[in-house]
Amino acid sequence: MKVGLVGFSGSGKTTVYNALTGQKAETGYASRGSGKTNLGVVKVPDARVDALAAIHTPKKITLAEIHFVDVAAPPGAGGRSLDTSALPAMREVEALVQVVRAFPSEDGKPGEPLGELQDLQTELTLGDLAPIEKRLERLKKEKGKPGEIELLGKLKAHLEEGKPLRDLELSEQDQTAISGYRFLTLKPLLIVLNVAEGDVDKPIDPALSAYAAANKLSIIPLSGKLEMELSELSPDEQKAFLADLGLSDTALPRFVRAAYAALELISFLTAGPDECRAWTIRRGTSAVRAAGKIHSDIERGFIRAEVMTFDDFMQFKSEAKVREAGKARLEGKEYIVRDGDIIHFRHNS
Ligand SMILES: Nc1nc2c(ncn2[C@@H]2O[C@H](COP(=O)(O)OP(=O)(O)OP(=O)(O)O)[C@@H](O)[C@H]2O)c(=O)[nH]1
Ligand SMILES: [Mg+2]
Repeated sequence: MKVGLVGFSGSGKTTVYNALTGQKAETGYASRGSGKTNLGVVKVPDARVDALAAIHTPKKITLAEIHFVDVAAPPGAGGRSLDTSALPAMREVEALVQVVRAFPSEDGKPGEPLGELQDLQTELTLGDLAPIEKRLERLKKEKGKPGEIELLGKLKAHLEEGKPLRDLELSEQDQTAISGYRFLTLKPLLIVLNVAEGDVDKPIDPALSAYAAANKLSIIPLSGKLEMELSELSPDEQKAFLADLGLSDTALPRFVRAAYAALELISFLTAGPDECRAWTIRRGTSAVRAAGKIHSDIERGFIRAEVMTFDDFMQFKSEAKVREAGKARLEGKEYIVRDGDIIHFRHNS
């Protein structure tokens, strides 16, 4: 699962990225416009994996991972705009986290979070309109697929109203037809409100909350700089530092969990004496596609998935007993995997 940190220059993407990954990528003016993309991995805390491991005592415990990409966008011409060279990197990721600046900039400008949200929305909308218009132009000369012009026209009209494609009801068939475009406004989006160190506990500006609610976006307030500093400390030092600030916890575990939910991610589990492990998939993923997360051979040779819920397993504390109680199911390729399913894939490969 690849998630892109996006937003305007100086919003704190690299700072948040460092906090998340524990890396030390360069931040601030020195790094500005470098066009350097940072890529790092974050483990998703999951108490269920620990619970499974306590029973199976496996050789190895593996948590789900989110790959974060810090998309270093060279600032576009004229203030708060994006250079279009940033768009291909954004298309590559499966979900977007927009970092917005709510702290005073290095040169003392106050944050304008609502403006940044609206402006990025505009940039992403334009980024989606461009390939649609190009394709429609070509379809004047060449024959497309049946219904293609109508579908693209529908998307275009929606975008021209300033609305993201993720708000549009699309049939499964339409979704497949347009998947090659990797539309930006179709990707799940989570907002990180990057606040000044002293503002972590302040309520979110009502105008901003109203915008987020109207656009069905979740906002996580945190201070990137504070989190980055915390991530450089030992656990004991972290506790002391947090206590000094009157805070109980770092925002990162909360952020990773919220990212998971907002980005419509869930985990399925595999468990046994060798390894207990959580795997990340999008909500709505079929069993055969989930198998492909583990190995393409298992996807290709998929026969059945044996599924039990985490809760049933924890009740009996043994897979054999879950089976005896008739609570293990055999599911086919099209079964939609649920969060917390423990799965054994049967395959011929
Ligand atoms: N006060 C304060 N400053 C912050 C915070 N987060 C980031 N900054 C500062 O804001 C400046 C810009 O942060 P970066 O992380 O480099 O921003 P960016 O979005 O990666 O910028 P580009 O790489 O140019 O796109 C740096 O000087 C950071 O130290 C914060 O939470 N509070
Ligand atoms: Mg940066």
